[in-house]
Amino acid sequence: MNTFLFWSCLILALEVTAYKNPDLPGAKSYNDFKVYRSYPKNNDEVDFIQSFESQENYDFWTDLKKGEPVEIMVSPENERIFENKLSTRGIKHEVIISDVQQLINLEKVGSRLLIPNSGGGHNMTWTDYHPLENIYSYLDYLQTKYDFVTTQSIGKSYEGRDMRIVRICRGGCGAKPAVWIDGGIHAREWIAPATATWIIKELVENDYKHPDLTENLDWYILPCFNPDGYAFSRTTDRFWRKTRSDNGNNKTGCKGVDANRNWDFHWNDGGSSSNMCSQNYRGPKPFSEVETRNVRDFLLSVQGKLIFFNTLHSAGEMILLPWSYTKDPAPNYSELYNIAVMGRDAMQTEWKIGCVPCLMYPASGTSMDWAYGVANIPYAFAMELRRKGFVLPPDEIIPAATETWNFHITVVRHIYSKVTQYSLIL
Ligand code: 0X9
Ligand code: ZN
Repeated sequence: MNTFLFWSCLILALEVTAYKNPDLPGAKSYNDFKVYRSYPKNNDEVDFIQSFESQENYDFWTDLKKGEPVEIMVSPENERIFENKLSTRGIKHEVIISDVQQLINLEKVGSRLLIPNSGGGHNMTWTDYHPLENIYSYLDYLQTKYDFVTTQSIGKSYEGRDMRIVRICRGGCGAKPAVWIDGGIHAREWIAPATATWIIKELVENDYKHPDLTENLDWYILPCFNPDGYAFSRTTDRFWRKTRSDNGNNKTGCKGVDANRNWDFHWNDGGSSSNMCSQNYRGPKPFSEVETRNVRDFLLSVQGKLIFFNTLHSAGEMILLPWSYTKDPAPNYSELYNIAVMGRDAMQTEWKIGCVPCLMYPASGTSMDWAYGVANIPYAFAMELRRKGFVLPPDEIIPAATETWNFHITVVRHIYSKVTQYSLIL
């Protein structure tokens, strides 16, 4: 066997052993699930469509508003009844995705456990959606290679997975103004952890392109806020959103809490549900979830230093500002708005900017509201990343992550100059 053939066979063998197909036999199939787009013209039509939301197997992918298209995933069993009901009422609708499973299959191509790179490099890519193990191996690699990078587990998830953040701090953490970014609070929004790791890569591996960002600031980034949900979404149900806590092993069997309705600031003040089976279940009490408690405790431990907070979601192409629970303008709203416009210009997009109920729907108990209202982080944002729906083809990871990173370079630089100018942070 010649040398080339030998190495090719060895690499192939390693790839095969390292390969772990995320399509486990027990995974929920979305074969023939369709996504409809419907166009409610008036409040009656909105109310009628709303009545599907509480029923099983109707998953609203976008918010419901008069005069705006709404996208709803419907199971094959419900397809006929859904179409009939809408047609009888004369509500306009069309199929925009005819088989959701086909989209999912495309998305998973190539997602496998990475093998360590014998040359001392890393194998992280942004052309696949990676399992948590790969994300954490990448953090390990960065920590070993770069003296200004450390990782920290801020606690364990409900199922016992570490919630690992990366800390990017030149000269040690704690002396400078700090930035917080998290991704993946909602499990099915896979582009958020992928974008968070891209931001980490840019900050660390491409530090030389923008050294001021690490000279001036400490960065704390949590790429995967909800590791149990993320694993479950990869192996079992692609559209899982919540945590995986057991809700007291209740009769319904419904698990999980919406970690973005569980924070203790205007908790249960509209736009969340008391129904354990709802995607927006707020939990039995504020901070019932260990994941939200862990993030809360970390944020409080660096509270006075944080000048910027951003939580990455998908999808819808929006830069969201406080508040989530009310349309009443948050203090300093116009400054937040202007800064978001600067960030959007840097992204070269036309994303919408505004408070959550102004653009979407009210949502109370969110992390952004808590960060702004309780932790007093002066510049708090949430982003709904590119396109609609949660399934973004892997060849759009890099464009999505790049535009989001461009937002951060501009916005964080601006905020830094602002706070140092007025000595908001001592
Ligand atoms: O419902 C949500 O939590 C967010 N939309 S999503 O489709 N990603 O689930 C909207 C709320 C925005 N996020 C914060 N206010 N933090
Ligand atoms: Zn979300």
